[in-house]
Formats: sequence, structure tokens, C-alpha cells
Amino acid sequence: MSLVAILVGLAVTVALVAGIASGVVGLTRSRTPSAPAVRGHVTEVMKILTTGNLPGTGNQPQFTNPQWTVHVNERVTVKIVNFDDGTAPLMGAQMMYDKVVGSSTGQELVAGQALSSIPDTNVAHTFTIVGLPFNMPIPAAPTGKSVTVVASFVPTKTGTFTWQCYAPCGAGTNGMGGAMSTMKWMEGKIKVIA
Ligand SMILES: [Cu+2]
Repeated sequence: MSLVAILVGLAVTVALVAGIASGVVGLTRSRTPSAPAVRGHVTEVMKILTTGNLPGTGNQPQFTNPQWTVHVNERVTVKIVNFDDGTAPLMGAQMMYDKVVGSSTGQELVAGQALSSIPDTNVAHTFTIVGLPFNMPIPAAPTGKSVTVVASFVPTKTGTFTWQCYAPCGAGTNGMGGAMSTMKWMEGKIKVIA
């Protein structure tokens, strides 16, 4: 371990202890794959914001909370609050991601309504973990508002899985640049541990 890494680790520890002591940092969930996960049924809240500024690309949509760690065989509820009112219709082979896959009910709740798919033309993003598999199509939000999409699953195998969006919501003529090709924007990691 380099001196810099040790110093950074020390600073983080001091900040955490200070935060806990002052009540600022509660017993919140871990946000990084290397941190221990909370036991039992957890809810991971992800927001899709359009206020991000991706260097070299400008304003791009971005998922918050892109990396989490959960326990195998314990329920995970994914709650996605989408503020993006733009659509990115699925095309070609990606059109299969308009359907809910791998959720406990076979459906997702979209603004409280149970649905098993979203019309391709109204898809804004997808939250897709091919390796499980698990898929949530996310519709565009009403302008100036947000739409909340909820589904849950129980991971049955350990490992580190990539999630990504399959809607061409990024930059460039094919929509696959910018956020779509940048880790922690339209792509992240989920670690499933014992
Ligand atoms: Cu997207």
C-alpha cells in the first residue's frame, strides 16, 4: 500500500468517525462494492438525473448510486426515480429490454401500476443486469416531474455483475457515446457476496 493510499484511508476513517460522532453519518447502506453489505431485505434507490456534466460531452443523463454490494439469497428492492423526460427508443436486438425480467412478480411498479413491459417508443433507460438476469425498462418522466419504477429480486449466485442501460440515451449519432460509454453514468457494478 502506498503512502498516499494510507493517508487517504486515514483521512476517510477520521472523517467517518467525526461524522458518526456528530450524527451526520448514520448507519446508511454501503455505496461501494468493497464495503460490507447490510443483511436482510435492502432497498437500493437510484435516481436518473439530467443535470450531470460529463467532461467532453456536456449534459448527459446519469444514474446515482451506481455501485452496490448485496448478500446472496436476500431480497433487493430496486427503486429508480427517473427525472429524465427524454425518450431513447429501443432498437434492433435491444428491443428485448422493453420487458421486465427476473423480478419477483414478473412485473415492475411504474408510478404504482404493475406492468410487465414498457412501449419501446416511451423507454428512456433500462436498468439491466445481464448476468443474473434482471431487467427494468424505465419510461420517460412527465416534463418537470419524475416517475418512480420499483421491482425486486433475490440474487441466487455470488459474483460481481455489470449493470447497464440498453436504451441509446447517450451522445453521438447512435446515442451510444457519452453517458452510455462511461462507468458510473449508464453502467456500474453490483457485487453479490455470501
Ligand atoms: Cu440510459
